[in-house]
Amino acid sequence: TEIAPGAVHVPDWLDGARQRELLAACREWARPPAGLRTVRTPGGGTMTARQVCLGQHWYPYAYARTVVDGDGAPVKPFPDWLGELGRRAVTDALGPAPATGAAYDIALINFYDADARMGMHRDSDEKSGAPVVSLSLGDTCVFRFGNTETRARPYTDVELRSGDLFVFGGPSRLAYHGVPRVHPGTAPPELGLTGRLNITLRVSGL
Ligand code: MD5
Ligand code: FE
Repeated sequence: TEIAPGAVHVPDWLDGARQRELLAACREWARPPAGLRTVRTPGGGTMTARQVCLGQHWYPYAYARTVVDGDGAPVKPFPDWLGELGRRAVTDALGPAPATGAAYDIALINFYDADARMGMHRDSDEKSGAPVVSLSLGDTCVFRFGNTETRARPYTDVELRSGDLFVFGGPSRLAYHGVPRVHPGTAPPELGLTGRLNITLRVSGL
């Protein structure tokens, strides 16, 4: 379903077996060194979703190769299989596009418990305009897809469920977006996950 030009939601893109594989990988990545951390914003706040990164670490508002405010360890590598998954996601959602040469090289993985939220923001730290690939696991959330001008309305609320793919390309790449709520206890029981996990794949352009 195209929510806006370049913003495509593909429900149920990952089957149960793929969801379990991806969750197992996320649990490994979340372990120290350079594991799951609480992100501190420049204004002195803390994000309620905790995060782990592969390839490079995201700091508001930049990327780095080590976790400076964590344990100082080098960030874990971005595996080739994840890059292939990203390319397949873009082709499935947007159709075949001319190869740009830039490969997916960063993953940001957000862990949401029942109370976690993400405020409206834009992802503008990547130097590449390549589409962002988003994969959801676990609890259903309300994802708020906004506009490129302001954090406020107009926006569209979409429910994202375990296994869903969302690709943000073209004019939707720099739209404001957020996660105003998670619905606790809605994860598929066989997945064995309490809470929600979101994996984004990005091209740094660095
Ligand atoms: C999430 N994560 O559900 C979302 C999914 C983040 C973040 O917002 O920054 O980690 S990714 C949603 C996204 C990414 C890039 C562009 C747009 C949406 N967009 O233009 O709407 O944890
Ligand atoms: Fe974002």
